[in-house]
Amino acid sequence: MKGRGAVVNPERTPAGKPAKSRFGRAGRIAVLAALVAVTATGCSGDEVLRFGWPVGVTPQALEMQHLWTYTVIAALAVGVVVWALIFWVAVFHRKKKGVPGEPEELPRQFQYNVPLEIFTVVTPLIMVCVLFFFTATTESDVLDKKPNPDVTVNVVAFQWNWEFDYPSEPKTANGDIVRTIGSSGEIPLLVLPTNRTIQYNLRSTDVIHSFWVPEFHFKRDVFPFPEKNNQDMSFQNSIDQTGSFVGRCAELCGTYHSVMNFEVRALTPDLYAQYIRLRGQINAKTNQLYTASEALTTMNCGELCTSHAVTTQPFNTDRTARTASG
Ligand SMILES: [Cu+2]
Repeated sequence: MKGRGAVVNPERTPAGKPAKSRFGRAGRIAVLAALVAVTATGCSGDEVLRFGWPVGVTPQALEMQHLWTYTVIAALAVGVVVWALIFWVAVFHRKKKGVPGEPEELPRQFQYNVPLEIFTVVTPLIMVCVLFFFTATTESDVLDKKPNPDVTVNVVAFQWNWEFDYPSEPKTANGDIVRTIGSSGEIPLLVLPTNRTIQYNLRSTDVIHSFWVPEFHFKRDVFPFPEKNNQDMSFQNSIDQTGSFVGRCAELCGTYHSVMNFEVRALTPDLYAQYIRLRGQINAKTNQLYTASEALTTMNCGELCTSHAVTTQPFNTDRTARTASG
């Protein structure tokens, strides 16, 4: 039979105190856990430096990403200093045991230390000024408008869909402007060229909507009578890459607000020119102007020329077909 005294804990000294090796092992485990956390997440250097900022497709989005990255780095630098100070105070300036019978002595007080107080007021002020400067310059770049954009689109929002007009492009065979109107059965495609300055003029025919393309990292309310409401109804950007990007209404505008979607289809300038040319012509099969989906089908350029939206889909507007949400 084993006696109690026969069990020996190798990690404990005879006095019962944890041995130094325990801290060494804890340290190794902490370093290992940190290494696993960094390597197992599969984050690339670019991803880490984005600090959660989503990937955009415009130079304006990239500029906002840079502002975000540098702001987080600056905040982390300040955080490291603050954490170090907290750690230093907590470890090296703990309350000391007083001598029994004598009144407790307060630690050294700093409330009338003028240089320290100036430092604690001026430093945050400088930080706020620097943040304000970079935020204001980024904002002014993002909202900057060139006098002669390459393409202009009039975006008309209505309950509950979108209309996209191309006033800067040649007129159609019918003498009208190229126009795409969404319906409950078809998500409207806003076809645009890459690497061109595009101006968006926003206008609503009823309530306030909001034009939002998440990948643009840009959202602007769409007002009825923007002039009377003293609203800046236009903005510009350019798109860096081809692709399909979902667009949404981001202002609660009524019953079918949630399905008031569209899709930006960014094509190369050559394909875009071909698209606009087709949209101006009469389709021999229908004896009508080419619709957006007919033009894209005719162009047949692969995935980019898919005739319908690929990022979102139409919604059944029949109220009786709907079920209560759970
Ligand atoms: Cu809306």
